[in-house]
Amino acid sequence: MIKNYGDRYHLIDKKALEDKKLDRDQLVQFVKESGISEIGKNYNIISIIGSQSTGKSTLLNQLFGTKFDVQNRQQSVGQTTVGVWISKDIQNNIVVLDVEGSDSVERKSGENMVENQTALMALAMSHCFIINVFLNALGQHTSCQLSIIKIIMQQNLKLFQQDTVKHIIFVVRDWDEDANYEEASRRLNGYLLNIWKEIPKPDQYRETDFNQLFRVQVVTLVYYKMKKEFAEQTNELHSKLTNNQDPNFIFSNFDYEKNVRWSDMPQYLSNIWEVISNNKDLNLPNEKILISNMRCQQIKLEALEGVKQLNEDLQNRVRSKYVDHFGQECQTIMNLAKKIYDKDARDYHIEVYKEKEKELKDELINKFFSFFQKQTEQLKQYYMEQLTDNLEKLKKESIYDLPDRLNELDLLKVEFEEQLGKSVIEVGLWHEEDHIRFFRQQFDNNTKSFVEAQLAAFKQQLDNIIKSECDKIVSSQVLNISQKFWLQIEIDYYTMFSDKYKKYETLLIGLRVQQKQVEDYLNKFEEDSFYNLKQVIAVASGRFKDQLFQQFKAQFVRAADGQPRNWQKLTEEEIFHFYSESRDKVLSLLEILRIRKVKFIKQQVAIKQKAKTQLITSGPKIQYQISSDTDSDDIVLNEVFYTQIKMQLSEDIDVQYQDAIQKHKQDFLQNIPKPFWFLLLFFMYDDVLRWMGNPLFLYPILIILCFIGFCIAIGLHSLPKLAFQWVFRTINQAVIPLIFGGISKLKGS
Ligand SMILES: Nc1nc2c(ncn2[C@@H]2O[C@H](COP(=O)(O)OP(=O)(O)OP(=O)(O)O)[C@@H](O)[C@H]2O)c(=O)[nH]1
Ligand SMILES: [Mg+2]
Repeated sequence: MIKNYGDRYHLIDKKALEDKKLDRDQLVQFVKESGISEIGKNYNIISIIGSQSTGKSTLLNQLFGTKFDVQNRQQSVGQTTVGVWISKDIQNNIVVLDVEGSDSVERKSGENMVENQTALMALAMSHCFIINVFLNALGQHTSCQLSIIKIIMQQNLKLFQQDTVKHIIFVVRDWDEDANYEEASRRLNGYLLNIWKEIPKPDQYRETDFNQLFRVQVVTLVYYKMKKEFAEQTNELHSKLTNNQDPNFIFSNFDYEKNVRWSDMPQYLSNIWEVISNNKDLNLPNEKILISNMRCQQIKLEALEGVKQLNEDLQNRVRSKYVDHFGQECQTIMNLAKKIYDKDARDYHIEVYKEKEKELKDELINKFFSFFQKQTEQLKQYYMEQLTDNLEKLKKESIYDLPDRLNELDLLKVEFEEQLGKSVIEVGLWHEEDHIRFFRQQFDNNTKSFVEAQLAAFKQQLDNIIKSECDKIVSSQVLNISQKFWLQIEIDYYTMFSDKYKKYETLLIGLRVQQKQVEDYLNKFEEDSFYNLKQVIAVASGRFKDQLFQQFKAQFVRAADGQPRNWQKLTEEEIFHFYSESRDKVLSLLEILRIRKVKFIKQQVAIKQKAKTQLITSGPKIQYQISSDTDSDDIVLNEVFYTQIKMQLSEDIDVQYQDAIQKHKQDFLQNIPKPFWFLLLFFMYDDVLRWMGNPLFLYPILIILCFIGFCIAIGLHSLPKLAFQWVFRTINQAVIPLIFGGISKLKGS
């Protein structure tokens, strides 16, 4: 069934009555095709009711140029308009409803409901209600169909809030000039007032004056065939209804803001009709809110759809890397969505508009929040990577440059904060401060672990340096053991260590190690260094004996001018004197070395606040003391070791002394003058040649010469020399004393 004729539309037809709902799609199409979709809220609706076949459609067509069907007496009789038809004034924003005539003969009994429903629908929709009556029917209560007015007025009060004044215009048709207008007007107003009095009213309208809710006018029209007059009078009425310049314009104070947007009318009417036809209670303002809700919801979705692409784009970008000015981009998308929403939703019910606008904002913010989480993740990752890369590079740099480099790296934290600040659309909304705190913590922890690792490596190097320095200090003392042995070690160690200590402390503070930890580090450093010193001393103590022996030899064997002593020229007493002098000296040195414990006393470290932020110590006052306490594990030279060294040393010294005495007594051969040896050779040479002729001499000599030649050939030059030395020593020490001993004995006897 075609319901849409382009210029008019069958709003409530048989199907709408049966189904109790409107065909909304058809209505939407009509609204589009009839060109009334663009009128927004600036419109009025006028409807007409009255008895069947009383020229209602004829009047509407005459007034508004509409094309409602009218009865053609030649062709048909009876009901023409069924249900409700809708059309529009051809020039003005007036929507016209043509309503089925009441007291329809076609409607069977019991179908009065249909009349009431259609009339109620017309009243619910209309701002102006034309009641069409014939002059000659004015006296008959039923025939002028005021009973239906009673029903719909009653329903109207009950169901609809009276938020606008409704205009009721009685149009008295076939007016006769002789008729009394005042009388007719009084009578019609009287009817309405009676109805108003009779109908049961809800509490809030009990005391309300009828005129506060309704404006009643009575307009007369001549018989329609008196065309000229009829046209004049209908024109006058038309002007009253449509021309806002007309002094009698009925909608001059009309609040158009309360209207439903015309484009939403299909939904609005469907809702109203559903309620009316189902006989449900109908609340007009709620319906308006309902329709605002629906439309604003739809517009909100359109707005979300409008920015969908931008959202996706932002989401994709933030997935691969953090986005610069993320917050600003979110704000731009938000503004665009708001603009789209505002454009269409602005005219709807203000509270609904605001509520949906807030929903739109919240939905977008929720979406942005999920992006923001990714953005934060990306920012954290990026800046952490920057930190790791930089720390990796720092590994190659000197540790003393670290404090400055770490200060530079702090800029990364600031940058992260700035970037995160630029990633929000409202300060504090997404708790960015928590992310900043967390990031700072992570950043500081990473830096701290790095610093600790660097410090551990550095400490090892430092320990090695300390060890080698201690080695130098101790060795220099061991090479020349003196009375100042321990004192000098103390002084040298203190000087060396203080310097390292200060540097280490400055470094620790520069590396932002906490004060408590700095103390721990320094204490450990002190302990380790001292341990190293003790170790070095312990190792060096192995050289004490040899060194002391060397020192003894240096004094005993050599004279003050450094020349070796000539034992032959010295008396035994003199030799003993030198011996005991050197021996006592060396043993007294050994007594000094007997010190068993090296301990240190550290004085309280004074702390001064020097710079604005940095705490710098005024320098440690450490005192090292080497004492002879025995109640300690830190023993350098224990009792057993000391005794052992002393014994060995004494033994070696005594051997040296014996040696000297022997040399003093036995170096007789060396005292024979060299010319004497030549003289002897001169007189003996012929005997030697003779002995050479004897194989008993020649062959041993040849064997010895061959042995020497062989040793030289295989590179063992020193072997023959050693062999000769041994032979001569044996002869010197055993044979010659035997001979000369015997001679002297003989002399003595
Ligand atoms: N006497 C009289 N007849 C009229 C007047 N206007 C129209 N008619 C006639 O009344 C008949 C019904 O006209 P419609 O305009 O169809 O009347 P209606 O009230 O719309 O009829 P339904 O739609 O069937 O309720 C037609 O034959 C018209 O010629 C009028 O002013 N006076
Ligand atoms: Mg009609």
